[in-house]
Amino acid sequence: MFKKLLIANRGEIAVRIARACRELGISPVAVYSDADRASLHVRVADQAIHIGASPANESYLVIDKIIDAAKKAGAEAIHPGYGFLSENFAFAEAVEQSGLVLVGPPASAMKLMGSKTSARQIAEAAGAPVVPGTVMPLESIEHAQRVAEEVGYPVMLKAASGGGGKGMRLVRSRDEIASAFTLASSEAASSFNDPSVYIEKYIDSPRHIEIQLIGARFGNIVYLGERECSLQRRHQKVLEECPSPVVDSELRQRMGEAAVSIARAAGYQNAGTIEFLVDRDRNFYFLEMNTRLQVEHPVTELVTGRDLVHEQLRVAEGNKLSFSQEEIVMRGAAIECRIYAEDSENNFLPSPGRITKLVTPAGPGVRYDSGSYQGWEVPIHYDPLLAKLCVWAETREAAINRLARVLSEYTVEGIRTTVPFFRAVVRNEEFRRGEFDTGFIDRFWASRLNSPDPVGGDESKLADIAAIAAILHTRAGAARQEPGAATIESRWKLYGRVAQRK
Ligand code: MV4
Repeated sequence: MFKKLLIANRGEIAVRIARACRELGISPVAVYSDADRASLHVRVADQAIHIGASPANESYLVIDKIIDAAKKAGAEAIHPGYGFLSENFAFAEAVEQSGLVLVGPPASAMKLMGSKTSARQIAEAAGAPVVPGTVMPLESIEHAQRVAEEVGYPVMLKAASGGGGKGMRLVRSRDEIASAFTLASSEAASSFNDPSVYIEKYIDSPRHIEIQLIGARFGNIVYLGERECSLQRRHQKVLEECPSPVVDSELRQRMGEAAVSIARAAGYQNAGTIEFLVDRDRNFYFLEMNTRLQVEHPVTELVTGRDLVHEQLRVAEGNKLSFSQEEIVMRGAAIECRIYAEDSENNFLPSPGRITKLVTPAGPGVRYDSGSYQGWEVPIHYDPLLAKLCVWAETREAAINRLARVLSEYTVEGIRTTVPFFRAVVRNEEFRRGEFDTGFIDRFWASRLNSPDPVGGDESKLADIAAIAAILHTRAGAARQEPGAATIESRWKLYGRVAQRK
């Protein structure tokens, strides 16, 4: 076992990783920026190393600072968590070259799956179903027109170096394709330093369902069921479940085996996720791979009883997996709510500030992964995820009822959060029946918030607007580096990707 591990992250995931280290007798070392001096991840570590100013590109995204910190601490391994440097190829290579161990995939596999077109080629070669379209970047407007005719409109143009919804364009008809191609390509060039664009057939009202897997050396790869991630707001996941209400054991096995073939073809090791789109007829299509531990991994852990971070650490040390495919049994249902410091009653506006009161939920079937505590001030520099509130129960219905109970116990004062949003979701009939697709949240929340006008004239609204202006002003420095990704998780991903191309 490693004796010491550096956690190259912050917030709830750094706390999560430190907990796994503690359980395995590994000493966790934290890193922190100016804004994180008093953060929880620093308090739970054995040692903490200051790595720079508050903006992530002066601290958590600086490869040399992370590697120097690991060496200074005498750590043998680095866990990158999610976001930040977790999917940055240059970082993976630098760690490999420094003689330290990355708790992550081989740099080569990260690179292969980081490009959407190369990931599609691998999936196709592995015999997995991919969304019809090109596996190579489009060469010209004429090429785009030809492929679009072949697969049939509507189609989507996507950036080869994009992901997570950024740089996508829906093209409904022949007359739109030329201008859409030119625009998508120049957008991709400015956002990702790579103008490559490819084409996919548009899948209407899909579900987003992903397979969790973990791989060790020599192609020893096991899948741990699926997660239902269709509940997203503007490409940002808000609530995830395991299992999916529409996946039965037969479909799970087919998706799982396809996912394992893809990972094996990429030479993948480490925890990873294969994302699929699932259409109304329950056909599934490979979308992309996430080569990291994901935010929503706890729902899989609750249903399979396996600890993905323990397992990541074991395989990073060169061991084989501690379980076989046949030993993976799914039991009951788990749901995760992402609790953000955002005001769900006011268009999810950021709500940083001091948490003056915090009453955290507990009781049977509750898991609460948090990077915050009462008295802590939520920094404005990073992703505003405060905590992940997860429940487990024998059935999906019991899990929803438990979630309603847990949300009623949860109290956060001093800042606004997304808790009121989840209280509404658990009451929604379509959600309770499991009948939803990726468009559900935007429809549901729009219909609920048809009034009042979010930019009304009353004084509290004006105060909110002033607060937001102040936040945006402070964030402007970081925002300039940022290609404007739709989701926070993918914003982090993009920081890393763009950094590695520059
Ligand atoms: C699609 C699609 C429909 N057809 N691709 C959005 C995020 C990115 N990872 C892929 N996305 C989509 N790709 C084809 N060919 C619809 C979406 C999509 C979506 C996917 C998953 C979760 C939420 C979504 C919301 C809107 C659109």
